[in-house]
Amino acid sequence: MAAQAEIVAKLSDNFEKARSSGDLLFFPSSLHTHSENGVEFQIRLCPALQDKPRLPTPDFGPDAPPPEEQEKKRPDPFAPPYNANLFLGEVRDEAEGNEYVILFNKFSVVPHHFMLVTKEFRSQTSPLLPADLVQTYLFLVAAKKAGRKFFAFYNCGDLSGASQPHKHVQFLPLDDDGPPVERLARSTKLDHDSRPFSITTLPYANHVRRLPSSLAFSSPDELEPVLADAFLSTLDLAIQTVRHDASYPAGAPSFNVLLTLEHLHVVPRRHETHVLAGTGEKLSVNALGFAGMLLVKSERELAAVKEEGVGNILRGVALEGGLEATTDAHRVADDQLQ
Ligand code: B4P
Repeated sequence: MAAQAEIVAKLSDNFEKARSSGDLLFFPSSLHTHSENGVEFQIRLCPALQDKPRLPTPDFGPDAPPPEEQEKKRPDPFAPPYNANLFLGEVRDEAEGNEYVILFNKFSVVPHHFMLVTKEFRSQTSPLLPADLVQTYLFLVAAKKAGRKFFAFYNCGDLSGASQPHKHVQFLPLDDDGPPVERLARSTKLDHDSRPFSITTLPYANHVRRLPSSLAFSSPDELEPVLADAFLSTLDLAIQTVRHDASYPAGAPSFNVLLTLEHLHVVPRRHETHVLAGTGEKLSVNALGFAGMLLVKSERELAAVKEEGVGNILRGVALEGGLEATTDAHRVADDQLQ
């Protein structure tokens, strides 16, 4: 059995073991749906997370010391020695030789939440490499073959909601055909499946590529060019979107990535947090927000999010997706692809 399939097969047993050992902390939550403009957003209420210690966002600014130096100053939870109960295994990309460690998320809100972590330290500000994309996709395929559904997400840069500077892609299980934004991507009619598109009903800039339906049956060698092209074309558009914003901070742009078996989404980010009008408090938004899944830590926050509207909040931490700018950017990308 391939390493990915072996890891997926033991998720259930190992999760229970890690949880009962006390090495994995599980925070119970309740799920609330909130409809806006035809989108069924999910808001997860998890009051227990209020007790979780908050890590400062790593400093990725232009004058900041390199991530490697900051890394030396505080312990890296993704560096060896690994906690035996959180460690699920290792995978290696045969084409590139890149090595990865698979770890459970220590602070789990959804059971079986796990991560693909680079074995050597790599910065969370760096874009996904073809090997990262291939290994991520292979986990989604392995889960499907085991009768389970997962999707992957990556928070890249200091405005993306990331709290750990060591490169990691995260995986969350799905009970239904979600996440909510993926449903929108799936229902978008396209003239050319191989061209980037935007989900125009969403009030923020988003760049999406549909993946070929046969991709799940491809070898790693066949996966690589398809995933790399999907990522580079959407990232290129995200960078063009950022360039249209004259006040965007200097330095490498922040963005969130979502990967399902069917689509790759890139959302450029302008702010890490949104100040809720109803509470005056900051709400941190990561890639899951752009999957249509927000996390709140109190009933007060939940009420404030519903009152303000999920779309407004997401628009507040992302960039404007004006039709003109989007269409122009996509035209440029189309030209480049031809
Ligand atoms: P990051 O990319 O750096 O940040 P994040 O997912 O936004 O989580 P954050 O740490 O900011 O926590 P938050 O309060 O927003 O990911 C780092 C990951 O490493 C996190 O998953 C973290 O828990 C994990 N981690 C940290 N130390 C670790 C260690 N020693 N060993 C192993 N793993 C470690 O959110 C709290 C939790 O809720 C996070 O797990 C987050 O992923 C999850 N969450 C957020 N929104 C959610 C939603 N809508 N639905 C379900 N879960 C959600």
